Amino acid sequence: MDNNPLKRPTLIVVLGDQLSMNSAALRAGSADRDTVLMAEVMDEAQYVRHHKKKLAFVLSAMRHFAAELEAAGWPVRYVRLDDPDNTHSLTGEIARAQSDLNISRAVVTEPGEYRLAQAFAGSEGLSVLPDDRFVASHQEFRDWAKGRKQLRMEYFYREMRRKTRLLMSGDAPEGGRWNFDSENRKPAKSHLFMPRPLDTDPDEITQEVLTLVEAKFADHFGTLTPFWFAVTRQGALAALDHFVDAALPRFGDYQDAMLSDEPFLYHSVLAQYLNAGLLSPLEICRRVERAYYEGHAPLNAAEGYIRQIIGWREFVRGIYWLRMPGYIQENYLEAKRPLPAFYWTADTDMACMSAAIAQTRDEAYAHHIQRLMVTGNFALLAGIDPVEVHEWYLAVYADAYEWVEAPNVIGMSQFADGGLLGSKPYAASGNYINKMSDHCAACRYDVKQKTGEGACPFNPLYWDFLVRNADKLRGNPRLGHAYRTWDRMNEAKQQEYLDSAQKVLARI
Ligand code: FAD
Ligand code: DLZ
Ligand code: SF4
Repeated sequence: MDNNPLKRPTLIVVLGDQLSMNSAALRAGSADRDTVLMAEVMDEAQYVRHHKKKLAFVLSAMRHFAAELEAAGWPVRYVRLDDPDNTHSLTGEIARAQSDLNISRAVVTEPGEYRLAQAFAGSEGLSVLPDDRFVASHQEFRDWAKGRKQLRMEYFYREMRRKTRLLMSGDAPEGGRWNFDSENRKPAKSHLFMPRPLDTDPDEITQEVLTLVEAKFADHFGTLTPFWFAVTRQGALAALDHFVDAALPRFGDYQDAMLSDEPFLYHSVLAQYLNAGLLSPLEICRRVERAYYEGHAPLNAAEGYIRQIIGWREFVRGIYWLRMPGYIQENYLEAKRPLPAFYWTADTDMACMSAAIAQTRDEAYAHHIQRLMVTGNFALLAGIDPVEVHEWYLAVYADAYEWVEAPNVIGMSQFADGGLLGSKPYAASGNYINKMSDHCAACRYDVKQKTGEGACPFNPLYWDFLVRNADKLRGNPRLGHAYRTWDRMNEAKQQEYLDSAQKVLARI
């Protein structure tokens, strides 16, 4: 008997973030023999309370992808959320399809999240194929990490540059340097021309999904309309073209900047398409590289952008699979405070926090520096329980999946892994936000005031954070300067900071 599952009729399972025609499972199957299963299930819609725009994006993109598969000749069993027989779990739907269609074998591309990988590992007759839509395989990352005392993105990134040959000039990096980050820290000016990401009008399929999401998930966080995300590969490619034409040239310069009423600045707003499988990392990077060689974008923009994708994105995925299970429970700094309610309402007098949370509510989007240096920084300084912070980030962004979100939150932002991912906590006082944004000018708090009523809350919290965690952080060479500054302060000043911080913490 032939035991190769793929020579017998097979169920090809495609998950909501595997919307790529060349995924491993689809490549392994054949349209004239196999059936594709796609299922909308409550377990996935509710394992965290996803933002309404994220739900609409995933469900509409799934429906569009199913239609494309059918147009390409694949038989598709598509289970809708309101199907009365829906078991509402992916393993339940795989088993139900196997029984209804009398197909004993099923194949799926490895899921992005550990919890599903575990569920699939226990599923009878289900083969899991490696997800090769990344530059580095799990094994490659493990090999690279093995024996290293510290895992640093920069060194991993250089390997990825060599491997992909992106922006390489022979064996050397283009422009003679691997990294042009030092040129990418300009604050933005509001009079500069600001592009907007490409708007896509909702078609009939999306309209139906919007009605469904409003009906079934009315109490979830977020504003559903206007809904403007692309939901097909073609739409995502148009968004990529638009980004390269309109925003890439200034991406590098203003990568870290923040401006009121400018939620996107020169960012690409492509992560939701990339993470759902509508775009591939290498096609994006090759497009950006081409823009540089054609003289359309400067090197600091192209290198900076490519580093985010073949550097950070691949690196955090490697860390996730290296450290799961257990990574999302890490709490090195023993932070215990509950997440303040204003993370769900934007109802706070802190102008920077209010802006970042309000745009998160409206767009299911905030750019990296808002996530890291505003909402993330505040949670870190205030000592919020990292699990609560992690669940918030996983729910509220259209691009959030645990494999990419958790290392960014647990590791980079909350330092809950004790420095595996970053060499120091991303902790900053109001001064950083003032330098990189225009929020402080319109804030009820005074960024220059260090303590007392009316002082920017980030200021006393910064020192309180360092003092609270001194046993764990004082030895960190990158924090030496900060601790020396604290040590030089007179006791009365120190006490003022600590008292002010307690008042801020009591208020939240
Ligand atoms: P751009 O600024 O245009 O960057 C280009 C691309 O680079 C992004 O689309 C993304 O694919 C990649 N990228 C950039 N930085 C990172 C990074 N640190 N890790 C992984 N990929 C990166 N990214 C997610 O995709 N999903 C998440 O759930 C997520 N959660 C985050 C939580 C926190 C606390 C922080 C600090 C960062 C998080 N990021 C996450 C990384 C980054 O903020 C987003 O990828 C980016 O803001 C998405 O917007 P963009 O497409 O406009 O990105
Ligand atoms: C995010 C998501 C949502 C909201 N809904 C579904 C769904 O109904 N069916 C599905 O197959 N996938 C969905 N997804 C994506 C999965 O949660 C994702 O595949 C896992 O988190 C692994 O990354
Ligand atoms: Fe944020 Fe402080 Fe500036 Fe207000 S003063 S916007 S709280 S950094």
